[in-house]
Amino acid sequence: MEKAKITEILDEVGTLLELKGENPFKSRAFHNAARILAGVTEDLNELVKNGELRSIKGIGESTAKIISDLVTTGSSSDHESLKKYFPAGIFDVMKIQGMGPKKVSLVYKKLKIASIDDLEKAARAGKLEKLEGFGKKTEENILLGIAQVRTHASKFHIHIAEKAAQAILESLSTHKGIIRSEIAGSLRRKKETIGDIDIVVSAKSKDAQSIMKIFTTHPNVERITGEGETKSSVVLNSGINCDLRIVEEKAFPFALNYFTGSKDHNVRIRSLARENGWSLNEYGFSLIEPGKKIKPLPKSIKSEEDIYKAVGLQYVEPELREDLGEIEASATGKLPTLVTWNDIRGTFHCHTNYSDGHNTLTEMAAAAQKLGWEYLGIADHSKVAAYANGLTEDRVKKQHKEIETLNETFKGFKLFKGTEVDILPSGELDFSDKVLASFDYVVASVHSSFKMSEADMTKRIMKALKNKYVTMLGHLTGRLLLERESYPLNQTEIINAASDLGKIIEINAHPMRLDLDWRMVKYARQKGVLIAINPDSHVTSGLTDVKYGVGIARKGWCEKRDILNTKSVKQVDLYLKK
Ligand code: DGT
Ligand code: CA
Ligand code: CA
Ligand code: ZN
Repeated sequence: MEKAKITEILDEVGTLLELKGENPFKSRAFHNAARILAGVTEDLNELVKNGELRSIKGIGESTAKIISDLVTTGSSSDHESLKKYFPAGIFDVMKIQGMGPKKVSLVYKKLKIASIDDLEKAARAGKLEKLEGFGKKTEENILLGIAQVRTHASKFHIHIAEKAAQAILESLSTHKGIIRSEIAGSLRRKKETIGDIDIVVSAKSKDAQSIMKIFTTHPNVERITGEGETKSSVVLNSGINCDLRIVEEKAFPFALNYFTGSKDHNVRIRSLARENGWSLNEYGFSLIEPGKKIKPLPKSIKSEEDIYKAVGLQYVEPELREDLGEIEASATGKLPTLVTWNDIRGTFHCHTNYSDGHNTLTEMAAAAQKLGWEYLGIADHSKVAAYANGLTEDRVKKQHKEIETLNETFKGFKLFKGTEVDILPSGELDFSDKVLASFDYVVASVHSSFKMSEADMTKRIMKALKNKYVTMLGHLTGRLLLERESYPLNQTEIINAASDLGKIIEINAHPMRLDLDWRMVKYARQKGVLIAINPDSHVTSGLTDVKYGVGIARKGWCEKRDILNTKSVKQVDLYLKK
């Protein structure tokens, strides 16, 4: 069974326990285990076989049992018996804002509501307001929540969220009363997809109202879902929700830290504060029991750095805040120095109008130079990719001539001759070794026959990886975020092989892909695999997508030296020749 499916079931078990009204500790243990498992990169079958599941921190006895049942038999009796209590539609009902486990289980028990349609009918008929804990207002909010879930899938691609957030920030910045403003939440943590946008602003309280006004009357606002002095929420015309919080300047670092999350990271920071006898929330530190202080409260906190320092930690970059080892690394001074956009000196895997790109070689090169880059790698499609106007051997030759001519005209800039060669279903490549040898580098990618078994797909890619002309693997899993899952694939095995063979794996930085997933990037890095950040751009404006790839590299704990793109043109040249 796929790991993604197993984490889904663990989450489902956690939710079912909540619905049943079991001890919250118990349900949380399953949600935690799901998150931890998602970050586990070792082969699950191996872990189960060797009885090593329990050695993973956060995997307890009951979660380990479910995982090993799922891995070995494909189903879990614990999960199955829990499912008997509630119909499957109940999970949809849980997606409605305001419908927490208590309310969901109440409407099911009293009104047999087990789908969004049932819930809507009951709300429209005024049946909900009569239930304990509900009221007219709750009922209205539930109807709004239903409309929201219907019109918009609940997650968004990062470039959509980023653009929407920037537009709001820009308008806010016209207000002179704003002291500091920052994007928080998953967008600041550079998650691969974003639920909603969180913005935190500091200002004097006399300015709060007029700042809120700019926000709620912004031309991109479609609907206001909540309006208050310190917090408002809106739905933007791109479909994404946006929350704005306004706090006083002295609370800003705390609010920014709290609303950046992740929730799990916050929980850890709070418990460190508690060890000092302090409680921590979005407004500041305070003494848990005044009079019985363990450690005096820190005097002046001006930044997030100060907060981390106060609880004995080195500053943790937002991308790392997922409670996946960053607290431990920070406590022992072992956090990596993350790669930044400024370290990037060029990129690989770009398309031109030779295949399915819009721009010419000249235009792509000019766009790269404008970004201050020293080089650009062109990797158009290979001949089997008819849908993408893939290059035949003759056209490859023609492109190489043009690149050579162009390279003579450049100063301090170079185009590299690459190809994105298709990995055929057999694992053979779409060009002969002789043709492959004529390129500076070779990106090998799967673009067809996705419906293979995990074993076959892994074998297919493994075979391609072993070809001595292959420099790197392109978009390893083939996923399209919010659209298409990865094809079945043993990523760990491939990363291990890339490590042994000294091959590069790309982070495809296209916001629809972000493939490798950051959790696997972390594993690849541990294995010493060099990473290339590639925009897979088909147009000059696509080159800056590399920044999303940098976000993913940072989420995967990568330093400058882990990334091919941070090398100088000379170093890249040398690297590719060997
Ligand atoms: P998203 O919007 O689903 O992509 O993910 P986030 O992380 O932006 O989540 P969101 O918008 O619900 O909340 C923003 C942050 O606020 C979250 O990362 C941590 C913090 N936060 C929200 N609710 C809670 C909570 O119940 N407990 C704690 N400790 N933190 C919370
Ligand atoms: Ca959010
Ligand atoms: Ca939010
Ligand atoms: Zn491709």
